[in-house]
Amino acid sequence: MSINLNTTIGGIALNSCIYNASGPKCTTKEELENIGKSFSAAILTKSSTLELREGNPSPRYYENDLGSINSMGLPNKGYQFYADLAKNMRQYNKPYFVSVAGLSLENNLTMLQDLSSVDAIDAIELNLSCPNVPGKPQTGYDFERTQHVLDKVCQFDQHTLGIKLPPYFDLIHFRQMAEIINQYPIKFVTCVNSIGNGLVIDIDQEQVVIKPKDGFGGIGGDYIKPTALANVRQFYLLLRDDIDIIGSGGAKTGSDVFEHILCGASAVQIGTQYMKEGTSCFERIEKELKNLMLQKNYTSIKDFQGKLQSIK
Ligand code: HRO
Repeated sequence: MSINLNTTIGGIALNSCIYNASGPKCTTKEELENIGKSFSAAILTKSSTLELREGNPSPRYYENDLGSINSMGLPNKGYQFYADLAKNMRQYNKPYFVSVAGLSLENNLTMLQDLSSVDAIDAIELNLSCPNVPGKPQTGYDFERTQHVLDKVCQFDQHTLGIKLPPYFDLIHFRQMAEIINQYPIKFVTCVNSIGNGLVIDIDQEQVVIKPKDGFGGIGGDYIKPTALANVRQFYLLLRDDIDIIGSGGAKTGSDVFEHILCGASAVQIGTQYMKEGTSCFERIEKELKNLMLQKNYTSIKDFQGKLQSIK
């Protein structure tokens, strides 16, 4: 039986539903080329700002068996670098997505406008949820602000636009955010960014494990899978049918990816596990997902996407 993992995101075709999350190992040219050569279905950049940033002081990333904590502080090469790389990325025959995380609305508008003239970029993932820049709250937790940002960024023609949201935890918040997003020509929503401002402790040292912000940082990996799945499910149910949901959070095996798709995801990003394992994770997870689909007699992700059942 032939199984294919083909999917589309905002009408863009991908030959598998698994690719890298913005953040880990997608900042430099070499890292992005490595993703290009791998089984990742797309190439997604580190969130970019108007100017190059060094980010927060180290240690700023830590992982254990359950996941990761980071307070990178948006280290990136500046959006022009990712625009200039776009043509070069064409050789890998997969979509090239640029993540944008301006430090102000004005910066976001400048970047989106400039990037709209770069043909070799397939889509923009606008990050409304970075938890780690001191003094800059996560836009996605401020509903009025989010509405204002979307009003402005949707005012001009541009690439396929998606947004990356922080995790929500209350049913009213899912509904309020969905109501806002449904008013705009957003093509995909990525759920979720890291759970912001968690704390991981080294008990021997009786100390925090990362330096910035006294140890507080974004949590990823196994710790956050149930939260990520809940967000994928809620937004799948609440958003317009033409908005694709991209799952991100705690996916490290084929069965994790299966769960995200069952909740409604059209594709699934790998973050913490890609950081731990490197680019070989994409081929391994793809194989595991295909094996699971074979056991279940599924030939395409459409056979089970969104079909999570309740208990009657
Ligand atoms: O660079 C970071 O500190 C960072 C960003 Cl931008 C983000 O969106 N999510 C995260 O966990 N870290």
